[in-house]
Amino acid sequence: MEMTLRWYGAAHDTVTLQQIRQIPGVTGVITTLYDTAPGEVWSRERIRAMKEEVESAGLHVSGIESVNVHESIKTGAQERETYIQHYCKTLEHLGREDIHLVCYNFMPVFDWTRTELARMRPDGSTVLAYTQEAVDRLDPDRMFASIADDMNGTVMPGWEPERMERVRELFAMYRGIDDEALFANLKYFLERIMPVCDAYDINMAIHPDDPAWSVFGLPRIIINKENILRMIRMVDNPHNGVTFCSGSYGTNLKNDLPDMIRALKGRIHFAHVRNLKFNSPTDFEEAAHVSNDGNFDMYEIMKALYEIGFHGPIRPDHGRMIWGEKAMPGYGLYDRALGAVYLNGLWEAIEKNDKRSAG
Ligand code: DNO
Repeated sequence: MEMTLRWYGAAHDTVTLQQIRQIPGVTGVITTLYDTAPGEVWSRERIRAMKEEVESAGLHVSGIESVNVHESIKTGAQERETYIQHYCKTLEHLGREDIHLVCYNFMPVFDWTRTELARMRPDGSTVLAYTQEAVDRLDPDRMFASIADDMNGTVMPGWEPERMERVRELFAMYRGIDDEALFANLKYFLERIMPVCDAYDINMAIHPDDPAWSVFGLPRIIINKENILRMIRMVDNPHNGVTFCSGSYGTNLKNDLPDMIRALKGRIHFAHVRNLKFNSPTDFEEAAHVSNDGNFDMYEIMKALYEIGFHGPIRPDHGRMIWGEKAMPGYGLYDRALGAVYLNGLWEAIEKNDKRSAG
């Protein structure tokens, strides 16, 4: 296991590489070329420049989150051939630059969805939160406007203004696409990219849909154990793997997180670990990482990852906004640093216990 932090690049992140370097136990970053559009080919020069910047700060690039999938691939439109070729080129360039992990998602229109970006908790911290009732009341194309004010001047992944301007058009593209069609389009995509992943040893790690159910009537498939196992088996290649995100699968309280981790042994290439606090099954907020602040048993989650021999990068996920920090909601420095150190502490204890009991 390697502890990492997500970093959006110097031009987009309020957190610096120098700060990340000072978080004890963090050795790598998960990053991206944040200003590229889905479908664009990433050049080797830009990838190399990104790597050099990270390495000159004493860290390394542990993986990419995300290389976004063009909407035509998700909808199975004719132009998908061109965009799949572009995707393959980007994978090849990453591989040639010695980057071997790519996180992506297959969520229609919206990436992850929250209804509040700054819900106040009793200790004065603010957190991202979700209420189904609020979504049910909201017109999808007003969704962006309703939360844009809370972004602290940042651009949030999945909530780029260019994407939001096209919401109506994007919704129209999904007319007639149900879960089965989305599965078929995902299979098609994976089958096409696997030869490149094999050639350059790229681990693809699909991010779950967040929340793990359909929003605004759009199909969503990466939501539970049954579907994720189906996804893995339908293209049975070790490079076809997953990002295990506790905070996303965990939005559905029926998902037994440690059990899912065990079922995915060998196919978890990347992990996002965070806690959620539920006020009702359809109202949750992103608590601090520690178990007693939310509903998940973080020890059991880390133990399951340890037991399956997980050796990929892990990162703390969305943090609370604390100590007066102004940053991209969920992606400030302080609370994610606390999360990284806590998760490392759990891991150390689990590992030592295991080694001692083994003899
Ligand atoms: C939100 C993230 C997601 C994730 C993408 C992966 O903070 O967890 O935006 O990066 O879905 O493609």
